[in-house]
Amino acid sequence: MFAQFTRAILRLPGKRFADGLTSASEGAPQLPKALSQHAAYARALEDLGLTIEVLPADEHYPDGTFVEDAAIVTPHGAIITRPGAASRAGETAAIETALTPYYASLAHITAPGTVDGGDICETDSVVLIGISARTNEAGAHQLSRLLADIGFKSRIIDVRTCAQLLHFKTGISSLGDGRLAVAPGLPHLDGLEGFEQIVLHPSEAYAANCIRVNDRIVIPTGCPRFEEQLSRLGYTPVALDMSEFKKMDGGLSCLSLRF
Ligand code: CIR
Repeated sequence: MFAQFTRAILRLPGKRFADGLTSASEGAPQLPKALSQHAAYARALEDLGLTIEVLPADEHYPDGTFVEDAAIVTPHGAIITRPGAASRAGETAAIETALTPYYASLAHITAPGTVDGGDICETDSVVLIGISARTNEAGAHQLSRLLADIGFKSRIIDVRTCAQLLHFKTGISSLGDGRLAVAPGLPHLDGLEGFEQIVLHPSEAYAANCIRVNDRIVIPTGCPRFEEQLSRLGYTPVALDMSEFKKMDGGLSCLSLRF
């Protein structure tokens, strides 16, 4: 229900990109390399038929390039989130301005609810809402009601005990066609029933954050086993180098709002 996109909103990483939140121990990201990876990401989405709008960086928000966390965008309406990390709270204002031309009205998550878009996985049949360290129960229930108002079913899945997950989509992504890409260790999570699960090899767990864009699956480079799994299922993956964003706990889905 979400996989046909015509537009994407991105935001450039800024000079303070390396000051963002991270739990990774892979060293500091290099901004010139991050900018060139970001440009390649924008080009790839353009090649897949999307019109791209790239917002300027805001130096107040080192994590601002991870625009996915600031809104949930659907074909029937958009919802501005209330990010769970205090340092990211103000990121939503620029995203709300950017989305305003495309939506007649925008709904909002309100206190005490918190929601990060990285916890929201839109599949073809239902929206999976993860409760994590960033998305709380109040936020998840608000979002579920707001999605119901615009015609979407949702399921709330608590992933707070999955220590390896920053966000739900760190470990689970929709491939479309009733399939999920799932990081090893997660397949038995309650709430994933009814999906065919494509389980990643432990050495490629980072690729569990991948994106279906129109008829292609965009994955990180360096995941030959996953490429092979996808090819066998009939997909032609597009691989992008994400090394600098990975250092800041970011993945492919985080860098754009696709609608
Ligand atoms: C953060 O910790 O908030 C950022 N450094 C990374 C956010 C990644 N966003 C996402 O997975 N949707």
